[in-house]
Amino acid sequence: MDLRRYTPSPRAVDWGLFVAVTALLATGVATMFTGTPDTAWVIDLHAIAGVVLVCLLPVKLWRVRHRVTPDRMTAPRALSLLLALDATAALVTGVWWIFGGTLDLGPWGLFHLHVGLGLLVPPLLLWHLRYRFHSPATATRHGRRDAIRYAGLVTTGAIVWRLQRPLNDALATAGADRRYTGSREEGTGDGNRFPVTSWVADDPDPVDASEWRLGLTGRVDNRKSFTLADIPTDAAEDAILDCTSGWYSGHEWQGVAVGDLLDAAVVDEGAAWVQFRSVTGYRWSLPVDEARSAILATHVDGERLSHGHGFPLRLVAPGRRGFQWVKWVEEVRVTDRRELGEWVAIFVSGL
Ligand SMILES: Nc1nc2c(c(=O)[nH]1)N[C@H]1C(S)=C(S)[C@@H](COP(=O)(O)O)O[C@H]1N2
Ligand SMILES: [Mo]
Repeated sequence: MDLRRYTPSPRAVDWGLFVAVTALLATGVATMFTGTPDTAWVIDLHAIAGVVLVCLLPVKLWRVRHRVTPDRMTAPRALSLLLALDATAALVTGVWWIFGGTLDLGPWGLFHLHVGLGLLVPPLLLWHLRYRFHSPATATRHGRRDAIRYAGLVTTGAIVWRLQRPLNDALATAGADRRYTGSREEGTGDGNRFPVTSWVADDPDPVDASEWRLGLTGRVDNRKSFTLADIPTDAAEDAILDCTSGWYSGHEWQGVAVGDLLDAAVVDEGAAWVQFRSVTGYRWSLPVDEARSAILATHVDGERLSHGHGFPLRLVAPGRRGFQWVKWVEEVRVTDRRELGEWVAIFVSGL
């Protein structure tokens, strides 16, 4: 079999690599926000683009193999080599994750490594293109043939991705129980015994319940302040906490419906967002209608929340990814506009 019959022309391979990396970056970042099954296609696209990259990368490396020898090494070529290694490592860690791999890197694991290596590819690629960019003028010469070959490649990607699930099941790998988000199950239904995940420096001292108050502030008629004993715990909901670092955990959360709090405070006409603020400065907003159906939880599977999981109060936002489930909440603030600073706060709070 002559593989060249199936490979796009050299210029089209270069463009294909560029498009695949762009698609992988966009879908990779977007997976951080997929929390409901209707967004599962984002992960599908990420995987299909990954398979396309697996097919194209060897073609490219084979073509340039004579250039990258030690005696002909230049700075731009060293950079190209670094790019090739990083892209390969990102692909390997991604596939390894899918088939149940684990890696202990202290506070981090295999999934973090995959994300880190993946995020490094686009800047390296842009830098590489500064040296090696060619005009796409000649790309049209084989346009039709290349288009057919790319259609074939994307179809191959979709089929390979479709087959990994039965293969994982047949091999009974640890990758078999992945949720559509890619996360693996940990500690479901077992109270506080699931992973504690906090961002960078968000590591407060345990909250003193006798001093702690929950404030209801912003665009409301009656500002309120609750002690822990004041907070009703008559709302309960089963919901999955799905962290973007690769694990999920399903629990029955118990606490107060945010809608009940908002009704007690009477929300102003025109208020659109509800922001949940942690004692650490970590904060996140939900649209007011969605916030109404969220819970501020005091208990998980009948146990009082532990400090690590956000005692005395944490947000439970079904369908949202874990980083939006603010822990150690001390303020619920109703606003007209979403505060852009919260995007920064989730990375730097506690520093
Ligand atoms: N205040 C605060 N809330 C936070 C975080 C944090 O670092 N600080 N981490 C978030 C992330 S990334 C996740 S996945 C969940 C994890 O909750 P857990 O530690 O109870 O498992 O909490 C979220 N809420
Ligand atoms: Mo997370």
